[in-house]
Formats: sequence, structure tokens, C-alpha cells
Amino acid sequence: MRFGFFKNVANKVRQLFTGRGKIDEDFFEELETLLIQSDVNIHTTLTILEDLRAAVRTEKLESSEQVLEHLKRSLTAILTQPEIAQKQPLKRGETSPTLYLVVGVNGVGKTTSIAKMSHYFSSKGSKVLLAAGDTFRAAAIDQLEIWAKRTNTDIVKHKEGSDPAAVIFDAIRAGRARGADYVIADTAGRLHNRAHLMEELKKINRIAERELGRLPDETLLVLDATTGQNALSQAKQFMGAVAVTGLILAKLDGTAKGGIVITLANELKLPIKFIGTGEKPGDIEEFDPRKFVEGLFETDNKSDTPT
Ligand SMILES: Nc1nc2c(ncn2[C@@H]2O[C@H](COP(=O)(O)OP(=O)(O)O)[C@@H](O)[C@H]2O)c(=O)[nH]1
Ligand SMILES: [Mg+2]
Repeated sequence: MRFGFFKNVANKVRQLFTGRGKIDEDFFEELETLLIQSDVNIHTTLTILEDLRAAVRTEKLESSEQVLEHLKRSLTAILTQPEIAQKQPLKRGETSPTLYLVVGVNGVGKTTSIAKMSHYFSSKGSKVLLAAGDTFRAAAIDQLEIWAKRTNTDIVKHKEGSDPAAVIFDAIRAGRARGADYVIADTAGRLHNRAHLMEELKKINRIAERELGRLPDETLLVLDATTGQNALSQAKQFMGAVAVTGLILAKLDGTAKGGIVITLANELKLPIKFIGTGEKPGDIEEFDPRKFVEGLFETDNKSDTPT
């Protein structure tokens, strides 16, 4: 992936000591602008710059490499802070099937992400069953079914308008009967009707507790990386209605920025579990904070190398 805007940050630092040659207030101001242009929100940008200012004072950073290394450490620290790190590994259920609920508004890439996760786990030898829990629109059920066929995955579906909790109930039972390792459930993301959404998800949670003896192992919120700061406000709205345990950041290939990753971590204290990097089933990666930060600062040469 290429994050052109973030490279401006790196380049600014690299030019620092070849050009003007000192770290002054102008440098911090330019860095602030560049970070904000890269989708790092103001609050997070100020935190990063405060940290850099302190390091310049106390550690006497003297080369652009030292400044870059400090920035990398600082961003990595945001992504791996204890509150996030403890929730970072994908949770597996103590008994099969592991149940993942996937939530998010229409259009963010929810169905595609479910299909990709299914492909990801299948390719590692696990058996996956999909649950068409977005019963609100017939199109949502159809779309998941198309993906299920394409990725050769079992699916449990009811007809449009039926009770999503009943779909999850059947999916858990079917998953157990067929020896599925994972049940991945789609849900309706009707933010305009938060009370209803909450009721629906509470009911799903009750069914999970009764059938599996525990809550869903993950409740994953899908966000669209190309929507910048809107993704943050969408997440806050969702988190007011649902106990989200992690994020899936779709369409990261569609943005030249990348700072949204830092913003979401700093503001929500939630781990990004997966990133979506395209429209094909294989275009998904488990999120690796250190690898991501390295990628932000890679020189053009290196970023051209496929990873
Ligand atoms: N480039 C790109 N497109 C994506 C990605 N994930 C989803 N999309 C596209 O985004 C659109 C909406 O996706 P969909 O899964 O239907 O969203 P949903 O309404 O949330 O279920 C579709 O055209 C997808 O192909 C991604 O990671 N990269
Ligand atoms: Mg969908």
C-alpha cells in the first residue's frame, strides 16, 4: 500500500537536516499540517507533536533518522498501548464454533469483509459458516449468499424480515452439527434506529449465551477508511449502542492517507483486527501495528515492492 500523504511527513523530516538544518517552531507547524492532511485528527496530532517536542528537548535528537525513529516509536506506542494490545489478538471461543458478529452501516464494506474473513480462515484450514443476520433487506441476504457460493462456504439464511436472533440460533446449531470452527454473522446496521439495533443485538447476545455459554467472541465494527474523520464519528455512534471489541478497516487501498488508523486507535482505544486492501476475497490482512507504521515511512523504492 502507498500512503502518499504520510510520505510527505517522512520527507519533511528527511529534508530537515539537509535543508534548513534545525528543529524550530516552523518545522513543528509544517509537521502539524502534514499530519492533519494525512487524516490524523487534531487531538492526536497535538499529542504526537508534544511527544516529539519533549524528545527533542530531553533526548537531543540531532539527525532526521533519529526524528523519524522517534515518530515511528510514538505512532507504534499509540497502536500498541496496553488497552489496545490486550484486545489485539482475535479471540477464539473455548468451544467451537467461535462466533463473530460483524456490525457497520451499509456501504462500508461489511459483506465483502465477512466474505474475505471467511476466505482467510478457510485458507488456513478452518471451517467457516456464514449467518445472514441482516434480514432487513433481501439484497443483503442475496449478496452474502453470492459471496458464500463464490468462496465455497456454508451459509444459514432465513427470509427477509425474519428475526436475526433466530438466524444466529440456527447458525450456531448448524455450525456445531457440521463441525464449523467459525460462525461469522452479518447484522443490520441501522444507525438511525439505535434503540432497535440495540434490542436486536441484545437478543443475539442472549441467544449466544444460551447456545454457546458465552457472548459472541468478537463484535467487529467495519469502517470505511476512505471516509476519513467520518469513520471516527460513525464508530463513536456505534459504540454507544453496541459493545464493539475490535475494528475492521475496509478500503485502506482506496486512500493515500493512512492516518485514520492512528486516529481510530488513539480516540477509540480499540484494536484494528483486519484491514481490507481490495475487492477480491484474498484482499485482507490481519492488522500488524509495527508493519503498518514501517509502511507509512517507507521510501518510494521500498513501497513499490509488493508485500
Ligand atoms: N477497494 C476496496 N473496495 C472495497 C473493499 N471492501 C469493500 N469494498 C467495496 O465497497 C463496496 C461496498 O461493499 P459491501 O461489502 O457491499 O458493503 P456493505 O454494504 O457494508 O455490506 C463494494 O463495491 C465493495 O467491492 C476494500 O477493502 N477495498
Ligand atoms: Mg452488506
